[in-house]
Amino acid sequence: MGGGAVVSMVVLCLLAMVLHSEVAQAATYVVGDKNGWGYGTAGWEKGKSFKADDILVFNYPKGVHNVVAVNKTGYDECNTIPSDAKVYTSGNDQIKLVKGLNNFICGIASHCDFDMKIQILAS
Ligand SMILES: *[C@@H]1O[C@H](CO)[C@@H](O)[C@H](O)[C@H]1NC(C)=O
Ligand SMILES: [Cu+2]
Repeated sequence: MGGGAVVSMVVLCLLAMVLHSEVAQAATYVVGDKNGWGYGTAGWEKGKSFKADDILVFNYPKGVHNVVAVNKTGYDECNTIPSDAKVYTSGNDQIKLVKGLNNFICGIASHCDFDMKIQILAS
């Protein structure tokens, strides 16, 4: 086998590794894109396909909003259910999706009623 063939094989192997790792790598999504996490964010998640371990980034003015990881009842009723739901308050929260249904609402005042909620089914 000539040197050129060996080099091509090495290149192909490296290429395969790079492609493979890209497929395996979790994606990162900025919730609401440039608008961030705010009133009317609901619906941003529609038409996207999320996977377990993908990261959601919630950007908002710290103290004005928060992010509460609620269950489906909490999402439907705009309540922070269950009572031990995890609450994020940094203004730049990075949350990893779990397989199945992931529900997030803003737990401050009645912001959730103004569509500050998202529901994602991660595969
Ligand atoms: C959500 O949590 C509450 C309180 O723990 C529970 O009663 C309710 O059944 C849960 N809803 C779902 C859909 O899991
Ligand atoms: Cu809010």
